[in-house]
Amino acid sequence: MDEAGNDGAEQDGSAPGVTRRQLIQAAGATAGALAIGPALLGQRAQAAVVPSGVAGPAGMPPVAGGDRLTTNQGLRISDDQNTLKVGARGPSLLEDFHFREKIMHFDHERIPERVVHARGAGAHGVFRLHTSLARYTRAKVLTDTTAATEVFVRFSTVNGSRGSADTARDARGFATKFYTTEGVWDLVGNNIPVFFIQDAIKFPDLVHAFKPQPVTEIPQASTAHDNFWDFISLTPESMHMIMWVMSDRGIPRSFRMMEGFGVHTFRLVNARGDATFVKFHWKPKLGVHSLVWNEAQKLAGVDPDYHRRDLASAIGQGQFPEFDLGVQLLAEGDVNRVGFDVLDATKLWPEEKVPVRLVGTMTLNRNPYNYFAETEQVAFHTGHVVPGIDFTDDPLLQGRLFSYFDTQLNRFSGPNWHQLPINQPRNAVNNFQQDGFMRFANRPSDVNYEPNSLGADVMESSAANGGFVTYPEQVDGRKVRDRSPSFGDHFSQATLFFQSMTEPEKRHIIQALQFELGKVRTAHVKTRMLSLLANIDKRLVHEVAAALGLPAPSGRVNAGIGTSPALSEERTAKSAKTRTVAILAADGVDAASVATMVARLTAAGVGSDVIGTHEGTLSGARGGSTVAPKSLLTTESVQYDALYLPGGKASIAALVSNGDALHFVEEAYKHYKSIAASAEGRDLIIAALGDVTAQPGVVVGASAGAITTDFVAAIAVDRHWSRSGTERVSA
Ligand code: HDE
Repeated sequence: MDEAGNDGAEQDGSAPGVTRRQLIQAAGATAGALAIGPALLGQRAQAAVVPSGVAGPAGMPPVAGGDRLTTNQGLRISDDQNTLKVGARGPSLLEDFHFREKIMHFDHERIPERVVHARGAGAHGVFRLHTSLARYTRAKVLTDTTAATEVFVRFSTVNGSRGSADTARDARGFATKFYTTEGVWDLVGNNIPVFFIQDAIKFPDLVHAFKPQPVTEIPQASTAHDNFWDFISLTPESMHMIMWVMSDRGIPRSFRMMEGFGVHTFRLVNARGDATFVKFHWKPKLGVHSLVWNEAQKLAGVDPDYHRRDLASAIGQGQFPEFDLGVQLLAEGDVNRVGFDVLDATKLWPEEKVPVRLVGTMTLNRNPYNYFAETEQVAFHTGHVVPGIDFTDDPLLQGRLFSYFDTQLNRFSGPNWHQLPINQPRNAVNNFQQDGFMRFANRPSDVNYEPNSLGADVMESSAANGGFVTYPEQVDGRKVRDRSPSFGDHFSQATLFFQSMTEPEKRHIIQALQFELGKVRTAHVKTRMLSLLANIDKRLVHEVAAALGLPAPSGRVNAGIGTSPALSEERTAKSAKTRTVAILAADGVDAASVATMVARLTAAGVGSDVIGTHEGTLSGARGGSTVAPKSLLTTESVQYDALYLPGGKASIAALVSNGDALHFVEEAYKHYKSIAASAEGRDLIIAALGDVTAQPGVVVGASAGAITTDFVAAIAVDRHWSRSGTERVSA
């Protein structure tokens, strides 16, 4: 009802052409439901990925309130279904300002996507420091253990366009905006601690090479093509990064289960002005976990939004992702101790040599209220630092310091993106910059310059008063285009990484290279790549060469490099928490077993979905019933971490003769996932795979109650790599 007491029927009746009432009826809504709100909004709420945990930014409602459509000028709209015409079948009129406003706005909805890291997902959270770094830095965010610093994180893939699949093999961006009391600090990192190149001038070439080839714009979000490997094979400094991207780190299970790294060496500067080199780390509390390649490829089709859905639904369900912030610290005088150049971004500091000290925890606890307003419009810049955090001469970092301003100018068509709510510092901004595209606010004063004596008394701040003072590094030398010989060892840390992997992890790197180079058509690119791999590891080059049907060249491997166990993700935390189990069922299922299993899993922090041969109520074996919110028509095993097969004669008989169910079980087995079965559920395993019930990660028993403890323990292990027979499964 509006204030005049009309319920909308009058407008509908008087509007020419198709009326709202007809539209609603055509859409199947109840005839009386003229208020679009309750009926359609109810449906929308059900379909939402993110059920809760979403709120607009303070003071900025997502849309103006109220139940009346208006134009952008606030004018109430009487008909949003038809353009203004001369007669119902006649031409449209230029006068139709409402149509023109609406279409003009729609035509301009897109802004340029990020040239790299276009595909991303974001979340709000809070960072709490527990250990002060006051000895090393004066940054309040790293010294004040009482502060709760607001953060926004954007995770991303690097290569693919905005609409590409989440599970592509790639590095992942891990960019954090800290809204500190001293201004915004952006830690714009990746889930891999090193980078492909040492000097920023090569970045455009690198990106051109890994993006789709320019003539056909193929392939999307994949490095498995000639251009990439051609460039890489001519860029030996990329070998360490290549090991990481080809490893399981390139196909994370979840944004919640990846590490983050600042990559470059930064400087911390304390109150006395003393500097210490620092590397930043994020360590996920859930440990580091990955997909398997076959699964990642299938997920790209089955659920291209797999990672962003996972992040949004975990936060929506209150399972807040947590990451510990760690620092590696190195006194300036100790740089010669580590055996490589700390300014070289293709090198990491082995944790066994320079330990990671955990100093605080970030909790991601709120989903964005709107993707575009926050996740798309957030603008990071490596140059956003606070007093006490400073740069080094790493030539990659120096290039980034230019690039991020420039890229934001392109994306936002002007310099005022810092005024968007997602980018605004939470402390006051005070300077004489003004005007430009989309300026929200200017100073309320005639004095717009400094120094001035006519008005605003705005002063500079010394370091003691919180001013940012650049670390007075001593620099001298000749102007040259050159690279330091200390950047010259491109293979030792690639060897270190490969050697530090567990056996399954090594196998995955080899298989990834076999796949990627197998997609390369140019013979000399493959042979050149093999000649580089030969300097990393003998087995690696032999097995890759064998798959390509090429001879393995010999190379020079650094024999004394040893291992760094901390590099293996297999050795990080294991937990069943926040994983999801698929429960396959049909009519006649043992509903009591399902109930027991769901309750025990829930108690262990594990989610579950009953997946039926049809959606809705499934009748139970001995009375009772189970509700299946999903069915085999819409669901695949790649979307789940583990599988439970409850008993019930009729249910299992139906599933044994259902190809989708058999495929579900086969695929879960092939992907090394935990599979549990109670009573007749065992028969489904045997029908799909033969008797694999004694294999690792397969838990069978007479009842649900008897297997839940072992099943939860198996889920925590995650992948059961020692399982045999997976290669025979054709799923
Ligand atoms: Fe970036 N990078 N980058 N990068 N980068 C961008 O900035 C650039 C590099 C990283 O979620 C762009 O806003 C250059 C390393 C992340 O919004 C652009 C060089 C690392 C994100 C840019 C690098 C990163 C970006 C594109 C070589 C890991 C996404 C859009 C010198 C430490 C942030 C944008 C987000 C985004 C330039 C190398 C991480 C063009 C020139 C190394 C996480 O400015």
